[in-house]
Amino acid sequence: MNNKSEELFHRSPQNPILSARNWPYPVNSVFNPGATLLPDGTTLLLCRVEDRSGRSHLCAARSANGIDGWQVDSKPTLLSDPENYPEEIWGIEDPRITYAAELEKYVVIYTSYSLGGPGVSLALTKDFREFERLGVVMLPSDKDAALLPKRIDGHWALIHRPMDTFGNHIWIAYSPDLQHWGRHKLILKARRGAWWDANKIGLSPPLIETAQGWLMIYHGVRETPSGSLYRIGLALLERERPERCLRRSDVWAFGPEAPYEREGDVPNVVFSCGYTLDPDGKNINLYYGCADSSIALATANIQKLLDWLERNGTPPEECNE
Ligand code: M1P
Repeated sequence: MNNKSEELFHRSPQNPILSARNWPYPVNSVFNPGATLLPDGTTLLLCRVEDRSGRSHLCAARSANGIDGWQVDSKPTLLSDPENYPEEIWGIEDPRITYAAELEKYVVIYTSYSLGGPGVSLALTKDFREFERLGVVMLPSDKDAALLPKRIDGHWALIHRPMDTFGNHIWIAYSPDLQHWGRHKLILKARRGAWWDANKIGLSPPLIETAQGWLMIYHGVRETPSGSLYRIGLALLERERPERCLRRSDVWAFGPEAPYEREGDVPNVVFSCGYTLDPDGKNINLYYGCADSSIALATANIQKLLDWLERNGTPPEECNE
């Protein structure tokens, strides 16, 4: 068994690649960005920015190589709009971006922080300058959601993480139109007891399509007397029936080790909402928030992730024990 994160994910020597120091206006912290490649190859990060009131908004940063030379929008790209969308009263957070070829639009799923707690909201954009909001798609308390890039059996599919006293598990829902959601199914349970992913798990970035199935990067939260430890593990979901888990990692694949992941506003957190793929689709560039304070990059080979999951994973019948 191997739990050395360095062997799977390689941190950029330039980490952290973005922090509050790079922002053109005063902010407290920048973290948990959604990510996508624009048609000209530019990497776009839609960053969660926490202002000095404690509320968050989203701001785009663009780079030709995805590592440095970031051009950050001079003002917030997507601000909460509580007058028209009261569910956004305490800000918007943690965007996940999916390009839906059928719509020729990017679908941004984000947490809207409402009086009733965090819920899941959806907005569409073609250019990350103008956004069309569809409002709340999953009621509070729910978060950590992302859309699959294409319909499964005629329906859009949304992975999300409702929260309740029985635990924080990962679910899937289906919709004919991105607005009406049903056919809810629990797909991955938080384990219990001493496990690295006990009691609370959540989807990290959107799913990655592979020949073997949908590769899911998810986070597990271990509660300790000194606070929470946010680590990342892997699972594999069936291609045509993503509600069916094929394999789930028994150990975490990536965890807070570097000083910028260990220290910050919320220590010991690595939290990913987005990635890009290299042109040949073999390597993933995983963007992640560090200690709720900055943004870093780690790269990995997708086949190596799948091989590692095969060696370090639990088979389907035990996935949800
Ligand atoms: O502080 C760590 C993370 O906590 C929350 O994640 P989750 O609800 O999945 O535990 C989020 O607020 C996230 O933004 C934050 O990084």
